[in-house]
Amino acid sequence: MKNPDSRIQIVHGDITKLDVDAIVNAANSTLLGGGGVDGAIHRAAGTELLAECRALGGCEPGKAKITRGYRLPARFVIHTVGPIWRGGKRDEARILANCYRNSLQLAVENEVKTIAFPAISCGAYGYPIEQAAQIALETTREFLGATQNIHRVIFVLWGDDVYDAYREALQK
Ligand code: AR6
Repeated sequence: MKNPDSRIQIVHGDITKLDVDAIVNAANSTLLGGGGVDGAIHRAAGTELLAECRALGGCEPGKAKITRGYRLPARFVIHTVGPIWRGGKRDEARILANCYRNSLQLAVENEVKTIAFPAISCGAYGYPIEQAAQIALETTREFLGATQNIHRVIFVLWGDDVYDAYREALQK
């Protein structure tokens, strides 16, 4: 079995440009769009994405739902809802780990081989970046250790602070 770390990659940039089977959206529980990476994905995919999202009936924090990618290079968008940081005692870590686990599970069910994640909850939702990076890496490594069905996971980081935190977490 190929080592999980050889299937994980970290890049700086805009997730909407990635030519992968699926990109993950850091959405809110309405799934009706918003700012940050969510806004960028909806703008790049076009209005058909919002129409499909309307039919999904929202999504609970930690869960994930899949749509087509429309005008994006990616074939699918996996929408997940991260926790809002409230100091760390409201189950934030478990919910964030569930976002990664449930998105990867949905990817496997849809035969997605290559998937890109943004730094879920690290923007408007205020999750401490080093902790979020550690959870993202740990959960992904654990998942990849148990399946060969996902060939590549790319973390696409927008800011330098987030990029550096992920790089450090990967080296651990
Ligand atoms: N590509 C990759 N990463 C990006 C991009 C992009 N194009 N744009 C921003 N980021 P956020 P959250 C980074 O706030 O914290 C929305 O309004 C950004 O710099 O998008 O989970 C939703 O509708 C940050 O590092 O998501 C929700 O209401 C990371 O993506 C709420 O924000 C996540 O920041 C979700 O908040």
